[in-house]
Amino acid sequence: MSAEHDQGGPEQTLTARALADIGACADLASLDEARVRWLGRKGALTEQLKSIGSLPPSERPAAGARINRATERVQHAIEARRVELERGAVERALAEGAVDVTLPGRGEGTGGLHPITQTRLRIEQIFRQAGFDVAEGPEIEDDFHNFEALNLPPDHPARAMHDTFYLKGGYLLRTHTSPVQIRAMRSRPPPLALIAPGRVYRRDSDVSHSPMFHQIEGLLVDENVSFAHLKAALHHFMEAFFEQNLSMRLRPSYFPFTEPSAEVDISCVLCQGRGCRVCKHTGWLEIAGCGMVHPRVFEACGVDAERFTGWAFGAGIDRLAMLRHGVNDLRLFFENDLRFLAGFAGGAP
Ligand code: 2NM
Repeated sequence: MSAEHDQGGPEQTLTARALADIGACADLASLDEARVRWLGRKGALTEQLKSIGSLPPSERPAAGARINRATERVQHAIEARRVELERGAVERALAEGAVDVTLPGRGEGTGGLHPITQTRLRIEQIFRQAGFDVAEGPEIEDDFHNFEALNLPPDHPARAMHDTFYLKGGYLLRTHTSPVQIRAMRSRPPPLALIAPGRVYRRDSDVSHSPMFHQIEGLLVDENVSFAHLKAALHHFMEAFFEQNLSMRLRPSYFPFTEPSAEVDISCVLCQGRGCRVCKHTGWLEIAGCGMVHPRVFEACGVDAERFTGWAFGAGIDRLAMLRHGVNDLRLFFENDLRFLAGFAGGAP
């Protein structure tokens, strides 16, 4: 037998009890309590060490050595148990958060272009094919480009139609995209063929009006440009946009910036002119306004009105989108409810 086992003492049973106690600790908190119980200032093994003084001097060195060995064994046992418990905690956390990589994925919803954007791109494509440029301009405009140059002097009653949002410093939110055409005419000489799509703003909000909406305007300026050409160009656009043969008619109207002016009607694209709720049983849809550019507009833009003529038109992109997609409430386009938008997700212009 080894010397260690020869010299049994009370600390041997203490050690056995301590090891059993440590082994039974189920978590780190109770392990720490056990450490205090056995090795703390008032711990059982510490008390043993303190009691050495009551032994006869000849026995003290051996007793001290035994108790120190016992203390060391208990310390090692606590450390080993701590490592065990910590590893167990990590393994449990990993098991709880485990990802089964063999499960089928939930799938990512594919995004898509907003239906208004799809409609705008479709319009741009049709006019680009006919040789038109696509022009853009600022949404914050000044009085000159939005009104004055369009033959709408400050006191003109037609300004009331526009319900303008005014900003500080004489600026305003453009009420139509016509200022884009004004800027184009002032910056380069005819011939000009362009469309100006974009956001416009009017103080107007109800079931069929939004304070921000989208407009497309077109302009063609050259020598010998006629009203007949305007009608043909618009008819071609409407048939290309709605992908169907349709009738078109012009009704006399008034805009300060064109003379003569007309409202553009097309046969209803939903009932082919037979009459339905959308065309209010008339068989016709009001779809645009148009006319021959007023000489005073040319004057404000430095275009020679003796040599050049031009046509222009304006239409609502939102309304074109509603008719093409059978959407009956304008507000759906602006609420951006994903359940609505998802229906257009894969849509090409
Ligand atoms: C419309 C109707 C008729 C128009 C006129 C011009 C410009 F700048 F050339 F004078 N741009 N757009 C126009 C003409 C717009 O919207 C209903």
